[in-house]
Amino acid sequence: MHSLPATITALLNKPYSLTAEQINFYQQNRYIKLKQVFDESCLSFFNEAISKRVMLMNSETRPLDERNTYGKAFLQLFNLWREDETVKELVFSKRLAKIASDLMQTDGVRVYHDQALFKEGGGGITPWHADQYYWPLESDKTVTAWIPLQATPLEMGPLEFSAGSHQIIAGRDLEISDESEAAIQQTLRVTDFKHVIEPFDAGEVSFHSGWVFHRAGANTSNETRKVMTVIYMDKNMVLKQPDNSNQINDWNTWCPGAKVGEVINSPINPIIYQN
Ligand SMILES: O=C(O)CCC(=O)C(=O)O
Repeated sequence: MHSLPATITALLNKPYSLTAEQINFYQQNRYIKLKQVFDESCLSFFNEAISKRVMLMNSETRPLDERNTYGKAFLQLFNLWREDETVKELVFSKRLAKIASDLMQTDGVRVYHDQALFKEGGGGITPWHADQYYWPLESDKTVTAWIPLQATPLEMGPLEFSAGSHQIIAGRDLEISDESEAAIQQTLRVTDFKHVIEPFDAGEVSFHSGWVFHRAGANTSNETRKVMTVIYMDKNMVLKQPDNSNQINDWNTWCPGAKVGEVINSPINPIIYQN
């Protein structure tokens, strides 16, 4: 493995203990925010490494006012782990992967893919959506770790959740767009699901499942909201017949060679944690 400062390697391997209450909370609400997953030195180490890699990979040059709603939401770079040995240490870290597995109550997890989501100063909203619309995955045992690389106050556009909204079917067929923002907001307005809008402390990480509805506000600050995400799936996840062209694209891109009806075991979906 790539060599990192020993204290950082130690933290990446150190289990984060979840209480039964926290696991129950996640199972009911399909999101959870966990404080002190990382310390300041680990966060600033990966902030630097991920920022450098994003600058190298980014090809977006248009000013914000020339982009559509999706384009204004963030710079989006994928599978940094395949490009950067340092970032791979975070993406493959036992600490994060064990939390993902424990929350989903699985025997282990694979990587589906990772994404850096950098919402620039002045960047727009991330419309309401559910991630699993994009994923050709048979079960709902999927979870995204959303890792802000700095403290994220409300003005920077932290991730927001509709707690427990994985129970709602309406809106699951919408891609991220002005339409998904309006339609899902309309549906959620007449439900009792709590809309959770909270800042993130430095080192705090949230985990949300594939069918829970979530969004983010605009970044009204002058600073980029830097976030790294890792998407995990049950180690026994089966590929399903895709429902839409985005799912066909995801199949070809994130699990190439996997077969419908079989466990996804492509070289880029390794098991990174098991009990
Ligand atoms: O970072 C954002 O603004 C949105 C993130 C998101 O939708 C996700 O990680 O699933």
